Amino acid sequence: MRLSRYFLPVLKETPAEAQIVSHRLMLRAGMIKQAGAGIYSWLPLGFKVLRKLENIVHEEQMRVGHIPMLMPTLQPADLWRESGRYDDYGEEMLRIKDRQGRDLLYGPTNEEMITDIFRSHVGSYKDLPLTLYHIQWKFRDEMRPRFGVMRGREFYMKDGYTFDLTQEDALHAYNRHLVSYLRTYERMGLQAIPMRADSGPIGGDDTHEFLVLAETGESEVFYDAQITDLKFGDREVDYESHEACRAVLEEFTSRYARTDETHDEALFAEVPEARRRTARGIEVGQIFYFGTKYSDAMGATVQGPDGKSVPVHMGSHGIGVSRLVGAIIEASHDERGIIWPEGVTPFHAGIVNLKQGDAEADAACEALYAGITALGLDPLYDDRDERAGGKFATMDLIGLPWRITVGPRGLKNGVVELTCRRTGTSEEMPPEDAIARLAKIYAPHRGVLVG
Ligand code: P5A
Repeated sequence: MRLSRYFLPVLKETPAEAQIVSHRLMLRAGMIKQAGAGIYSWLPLGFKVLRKLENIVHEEQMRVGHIPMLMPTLQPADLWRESGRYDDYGEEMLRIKDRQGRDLLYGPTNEEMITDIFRSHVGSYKDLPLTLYHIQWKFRDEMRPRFGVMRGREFYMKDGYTFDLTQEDALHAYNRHLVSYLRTYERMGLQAIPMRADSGPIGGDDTHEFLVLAETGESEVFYDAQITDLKFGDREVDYESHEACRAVLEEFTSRYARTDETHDEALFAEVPEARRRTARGIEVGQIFYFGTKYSDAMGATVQGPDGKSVPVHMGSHGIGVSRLVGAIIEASHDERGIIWPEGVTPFHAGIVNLKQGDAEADAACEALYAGITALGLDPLYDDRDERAGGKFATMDLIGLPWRITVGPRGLKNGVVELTCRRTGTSEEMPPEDAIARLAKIYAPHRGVLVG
């Protein structure tokens, strides 16, 4: 993309309404524009990051055998009357009437709708286990929408639903989700710690939240510092195996880690004092096992091996895709702007032409642009007729992890400059070496899906 032809409405001023750094930076970098309280338009740069996250979620879901689909945002109220949640959900649910006077709602989650799909089409234990998921906009009429996309009213969520014959199988589905989420967040450049939590209106006994540590997080968290040394890395896990998934779950959940809702001072005191940490965290996902709560209420049964009809065991599993954009920025920025992790960056590298209009500099930039594009990577070429300082400030603000600076002086010696946004270190090298370096840097971050 050439910046002169892109739509990147960066703001010079710091927006006064934004209280936290991710919200400020998303507005300043031209990623979002507020449309109403807790409702945002995703401008091209923000949309690109959202798509990257969505693609990572899809890839990691499909890796473990979960099946993508799409349910609508609007739901008939009657389904929610069946589960009893139409009244229970309260003011957070946005209720709508259509022209026939029928009650609809903008879905805050999809347990009822998926249970209805299941009961309409699945009748035998032989069709289990089954995991269906979608990534769809949700609406919760939050009392205090704030912090930009972090606590929106309209937000983008991956929600997956598991159907199993037995509790044991359902707990395996729970464990498999926990393991696959560890990998998902790491690909986004995040450490998200699974913590024992409270199930709230979704229901059920078993639930973990995934929290990214950040000063501006809305939850208070208590944990054993040893947890932050754990890495999922590129280990191969047999996701079908109950034992393999349980082993990873135990590794990542055996140390003390709880949100304020479930915090237990006495248990926490058993952690050696030097390792006890109290901090704040952003909830970027939550998984639930709720047994037969919805299948009992809505008659979602299958015929078991003995011919008897039994309610299925269910769980649901969510990732806050739009919130993650903010969470990543909270975890990765400096005073000049965003620093995107390579796995989610909207463009892979910026090209800055120090002397636009200089035949040699222009040609070198064009060649770099073509070379990077030929790798299947996505460069952003600042081809505007602007002073270098302004170009650098824009690149730093929007946070591309790598920048190639091209100027007549370097070109005389056959070199350009490759700069790492995170460390600020620069190296001079011939343009073809810079392209080769980018190929190497991004090799571990190539997804299967386009974006
Ligand atoms: C699990 C999937 C559920 O709704 N039902 C289907 C279950 N869980 S949850 O914890 O309530 O939400 C899942 C994730 O969505 C994000 N989230 C939000 N993001 C932005 N703004 C909001 N108002 C908001 N509410 C929830 C969180 O990341 C949460 O973990």
